[in-house]
Amino acid sequence: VEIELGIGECLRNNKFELFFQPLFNVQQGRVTNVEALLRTKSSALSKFNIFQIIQTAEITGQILEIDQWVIREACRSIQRINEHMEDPLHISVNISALHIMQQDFVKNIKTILEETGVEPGWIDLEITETSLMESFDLNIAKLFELKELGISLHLDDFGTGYSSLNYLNRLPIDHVKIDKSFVDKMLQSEKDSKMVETIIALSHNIGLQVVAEGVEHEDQFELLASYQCELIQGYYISKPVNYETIIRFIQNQN
Ligand code: G
Ligand code: G
Ligand code: MN
Ligand code: NA
Repeated sequence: VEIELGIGECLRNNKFELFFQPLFNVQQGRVTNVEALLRTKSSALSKFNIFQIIQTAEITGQILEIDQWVIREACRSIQRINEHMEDPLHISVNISALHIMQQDFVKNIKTILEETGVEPGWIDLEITETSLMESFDLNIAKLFELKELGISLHLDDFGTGYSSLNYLNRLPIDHVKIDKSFVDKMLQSEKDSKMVETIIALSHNIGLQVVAEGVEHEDQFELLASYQCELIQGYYISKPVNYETIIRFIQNQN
């Protein structure tokens, strides 16, 4: 209840903010994407981490309003970021399962794109495997509609949950995000690194690009680069940072 009230207060008084974590493109040798991550400025919620807050919001349904705010704010942010850029960046936005299940999910996204005037090609939506499982066919149809608009789709937390290879080919995604748990184990044994190598090769063989998340060490980076992993995300590149810091980070890399 304390969290629920805190979230309500944040929504009413605009006390949420977005942080940004860069994704480093190995081939281009620069940051080409950022992931938008929710943070709160509210002291009422300072005891809780964002994961607890989001879990609560999924139960209370407040996640729908949060998603709405996050997507709009992410669109505005990438507009501003790309004003400084010769080559425009992409922004990834996490989408909740509850939102996907709403009848007006696609219309909602369309409306925000129109209102903010953002280039749909700059927006990557991160979707988890588990969020699609209920009403799978209906959800796939929605994803195809988003794809049609020019949005890219990333399959988040890949390898966790009930990963099933039989649907991977049916999803209109362009990136797979290898979960941090695989990246963590990668240096421990040859079995673990073979696993990551194989996920990357499999993805490439069916025409998908790969993001590795939770990369914290140079050794992990080098190994992933040797497997031709396209995008690297993690503390080794940068922690999630606020707007001013991400702007400086991007401008300093040239
Ligand atoms: O931000 P952090 O790095 O601590 O993320 C914790 C969890 O919260 C992750 O599972 C992440 O996907 C989720 N998360 C962070 N920001 C958002 C957001 O804006 N929307 C949704 N739905 N989930 C988010
Ligand atoms: O579930 P999702 O992948 O959207 O969540 C991203 C989460 O991972 C965020 O909480 C972000 O802060 C966290 N994260 C990103 N990079 C690293 C990292 O290198 N190490 C750790 N421990 N967490 C990370
Ligand atoms: Mn994510
Ligand atoms: Na992720």
